[in-house]
Amino acid sequence: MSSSPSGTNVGQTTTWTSLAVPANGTLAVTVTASVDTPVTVSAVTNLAKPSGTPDPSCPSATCVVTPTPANVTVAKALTSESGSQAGIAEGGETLVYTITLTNSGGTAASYDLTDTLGAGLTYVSSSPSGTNVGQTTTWTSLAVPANGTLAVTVTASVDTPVTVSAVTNLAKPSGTPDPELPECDVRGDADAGECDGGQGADE
Ligand SMILES: [Ca+2]
Repeated sequence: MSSSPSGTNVGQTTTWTSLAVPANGTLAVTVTASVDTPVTVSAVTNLAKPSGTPDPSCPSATCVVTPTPANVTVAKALTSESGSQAGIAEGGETLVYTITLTNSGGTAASYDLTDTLGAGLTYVSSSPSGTNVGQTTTWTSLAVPANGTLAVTVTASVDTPVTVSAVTNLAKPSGTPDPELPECDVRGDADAGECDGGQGADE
């Protein structure tokens, strides 16, 4: 960080004493700062005030608030199952997966999402309604609010009889490679691993 005219900087605070402001005139003071990377906040602020006075409200003429770009992360969980065995994919039961899109940025996101059901699952419905073709459902331009979340659900039925050791459901940004399994969206009747606090998969 730097300033002009040069002030005294300690951490996040810079102070100037006895700045000469001409009669009926102005004095410009500049402060240069870098934005941390990665950005972990939804906005950055910079406030200026007379030394020794309370902080001004933000945003205001003396406090500049600058939002950060949209930054969406995807999390997925099995949130409902109609069968009797929790954490086990039973033939014929209905599973509901909830995909949570979290935007840590200060700018609303328009997000394209793809969800793919693995073998042993058949698509039933989604909310908000996506475009389903076979095992894949896509959504375009999902609105994820600034510094907020959007929940998307996918409902699938487990084939009967079950012919696989585990069923999987993965969600990712459209157009990106598949994430590595196991993700925490893996459910099956295998006994290896732990995912979603339940039974894991063999992959
Ligand atoms: Ca079950």
